[in-house]
Amino acid sequence: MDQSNRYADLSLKEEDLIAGQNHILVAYTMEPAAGYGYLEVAAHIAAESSTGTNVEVCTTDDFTKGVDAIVYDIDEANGIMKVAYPFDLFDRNGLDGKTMIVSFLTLAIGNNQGMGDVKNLQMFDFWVPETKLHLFDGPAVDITNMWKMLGRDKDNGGYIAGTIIKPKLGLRPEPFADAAYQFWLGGDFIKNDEPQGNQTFCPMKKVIPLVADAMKRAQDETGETKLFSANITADDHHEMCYRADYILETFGADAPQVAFLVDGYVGGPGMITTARRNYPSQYLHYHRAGHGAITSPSAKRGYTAFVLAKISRLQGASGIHVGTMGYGKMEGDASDKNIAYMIERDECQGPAFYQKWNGMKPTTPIISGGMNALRLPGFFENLGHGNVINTSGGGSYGHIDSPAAGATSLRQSYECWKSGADPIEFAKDHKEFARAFESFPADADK
Ligand code: CAP
Ligand code: MG
Repeated sequence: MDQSNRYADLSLKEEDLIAGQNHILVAYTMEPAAGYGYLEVAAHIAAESSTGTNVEVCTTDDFTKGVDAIVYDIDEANGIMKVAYPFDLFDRNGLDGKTMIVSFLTLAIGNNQGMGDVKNLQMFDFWVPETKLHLFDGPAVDITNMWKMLGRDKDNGGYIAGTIIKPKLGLRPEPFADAAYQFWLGGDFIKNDEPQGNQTFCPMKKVIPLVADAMKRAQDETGETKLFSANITADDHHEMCYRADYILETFGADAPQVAFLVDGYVGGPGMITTARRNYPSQYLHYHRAGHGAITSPSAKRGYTAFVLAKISRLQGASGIHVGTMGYGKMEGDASDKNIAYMIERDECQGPAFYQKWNGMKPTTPIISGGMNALRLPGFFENLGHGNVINTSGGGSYGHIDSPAAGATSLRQSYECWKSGADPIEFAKDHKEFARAFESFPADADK
């Protein structure tokens, strides 16, 4: 049955919906299955994503119709549709009345992903009314807390040179902690790689005390504060908190320097919220492994990496991976800087909507995936600043001299870009940066 009348109203104006502050607006790319009309399918999507199904049901009353999602704009030529979701559709916590992101996803990117009359449907932007932002957690801790610990300028503390312990798996506790120590001699921040947790060959209770000790030794030796992002991802809430508590207890006085890494895409949004709410003093590091299955530019379902990052800020991620914008090994291109801008600024134009964040703390863009000292200057140039956390695994442990030299080469690379120096000239009196040219010859002409 064609529900275009009930679930579509193309006379609604976006500016009025924005002024009303009562809807979340969502922009999708959409392609109907063969034989179906664009508006007809768009309205069916709005029905399935809110109050309806494929037919009118007799139990619907007037109140129900007041919370219908409505298609208010279609651009059939470009395959774009926009839907206004009444805010009241979204489930709220019993404890504090906060809006559940899981509920937003269940509706806005739920059943509509498997409908027979929809060929493709991908969310590429959404807008949250400014007056509703307080109903989301938002970040509790942000990059300014890290800058403070590192003794940097509190508003503009610059580049944080990081790594990921490599190899990804297969290090036992002693070599693992040694790899951490070696990097910290030159750099600031280390994260667990996304699958590192409590493997039988590297149990958390053996490796974490060794990493805490490595941090102390590196701090003593360099006189600098060091940061560690520990993976607390687990299948259940209790295990996650058990791991987190154990890590904090082990780092003791250095616990503020510990961030918590959560594999939030594979683990699900509830895992991010669990970490955000139970550990509001820790920097919350959102690792998005697996997201490419739906966010890849070639994927036509799910949502984009931009949407994932925007959701992460609402949820309270202190930082999220945003790719390398074409400069590293993962998919992406220069225009992905919009993802970084949306999560770090107080207001920003997205692909469809202008979002004001109303003072919600920023989420740091975490730059990772095939990066090294030679690839960074181009990256910074494209982004326009270096106030990011960068983790270079191969770029540190692949440096021919040592992980510390790799770390130093990253810091030098930032200095090179910041001072506007020519990399070849700069390399003449910066040894570690110079040796990056020999370490990563394939990137020497970047
Ligand atoms: C990078 C990394 C990160 C990716 C994730 C890896 O290692 O540790 O997980 O950056 O991708 O396992 O590939 P290298 P993204 O520095 O050695 O490449 O940041 O795009 O989510
Ligand atoms: Mg990794």
